[in-house]
Amino acid sequence: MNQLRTQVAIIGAGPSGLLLGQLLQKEGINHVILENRSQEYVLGRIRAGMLEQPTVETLREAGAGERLESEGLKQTGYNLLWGKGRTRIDFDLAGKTATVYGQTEVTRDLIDAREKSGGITHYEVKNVALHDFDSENPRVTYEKDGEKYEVSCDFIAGCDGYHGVSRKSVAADRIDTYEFAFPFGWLGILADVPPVSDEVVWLNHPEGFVMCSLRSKTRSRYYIQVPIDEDINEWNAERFWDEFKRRLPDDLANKLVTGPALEMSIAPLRSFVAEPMRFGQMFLVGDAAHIVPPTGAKGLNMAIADAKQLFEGLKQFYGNGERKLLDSYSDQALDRIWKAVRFSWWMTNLMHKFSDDLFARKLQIAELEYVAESKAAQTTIAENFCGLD
Ligand code: RFL
Repeated sequence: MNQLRTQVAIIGAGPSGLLLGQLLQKEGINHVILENRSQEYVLGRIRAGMLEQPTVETLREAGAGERLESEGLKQTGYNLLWGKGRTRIDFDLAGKTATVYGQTEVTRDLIDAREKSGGITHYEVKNVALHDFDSENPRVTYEKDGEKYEVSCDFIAGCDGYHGVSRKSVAADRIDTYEFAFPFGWLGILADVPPVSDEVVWLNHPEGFVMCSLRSKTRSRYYIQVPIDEDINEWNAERFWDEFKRRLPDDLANKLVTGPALEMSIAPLRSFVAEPMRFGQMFLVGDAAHIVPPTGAKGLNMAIADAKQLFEGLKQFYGNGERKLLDSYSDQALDRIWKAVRFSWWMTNLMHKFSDDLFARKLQIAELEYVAESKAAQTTIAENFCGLD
């Protein structure tokens, strides 16, 4: 067994692990990232694309904000459409902006910054296991290229996503989980075509939700609601474009440019929270502890917020030995997370078709009409969408 020593062992090189690594690197706190996939695979993942203002600021602080600054598209509002109605939610109501910039680009920038600063990431590690995280001397074991390794450390950051090993390492009687699965998913397409709108559009269509989103001025990300058991193999780009266009109002349908799919997939919509997020010297970060439906664009932003908060706790500890911020990590993070879970759940309920029940649809329309008429309601949405302080 090869023996290694570090201060913080980070499991997972997704956005939360990479960000935490970069912030620690800048602060001179010794750490290592262990990732079970290849760097190529990590760089190829296509997911979120809407960054809240604090997320942008944190990426800048980590030294990964330069390209985001020049290529990110500032958003000052987004649009809700239903039947014949529509309203624009002006982010000025919350005094904030949001930025369109793909998660793939965020990952690339963090990896580039890491390479420049000499931070160590071990990719394609196998059989990662967490040990003794209730003691002051936790350990992580793993295998790489047929060799066995043991890293002893002060802290473990479980940044390994929903399917990772960190949360699963906790005894069942020490962790509570809360889960809600929606009976539908989003069928998404990514294509190099100019977006139908330079602002995000959410449409409550009688046959199911539609979202017009963008990654740049030449790259669009569009979604339609499909049943949860829909088979992706039944879909190709042509069928997607037909169905998408059919659900769009004329003004947007007329602007639609179609093209080959760079990616098509179905994302399930569900909410999941694990409590607490700290177990002795081990902390859960990002998707390892919580999942939200993409309605609300919170997943990536929550992961970044957790990583930043944990970093502040570690910085305080290594600065003056205090554990105050580490001790409040879980409670503070969960407070933020439940608010995001609530907003994403509410938005999902407002914008999707749940059944053929016309009563339910009438209530959705009444609520949307109310939003269109009420500055207070629009402010509530703007505040939640742009991120609560
Ligand atoms: P990630 O990104 O899942 O990264 C976890 C990393 O850990 C690695 N890993 C392990 N490494 C070592 N040992 C193990 N045993 C390991 N098990 C796993 C994984 O390979 C991976 O590299 O978690 P993180 O860092 O917390 O980041 C979270 C975000 O990625 C996530 O919240 C968002 O992408 C969610 N999400 C969306 N969020 C939004 O805000 N807006 C969106 O539009 C949006 N669309 C999406 C999404 C997530 C999707 N997924 C997960 C299916 C669309 C999709 C399809």
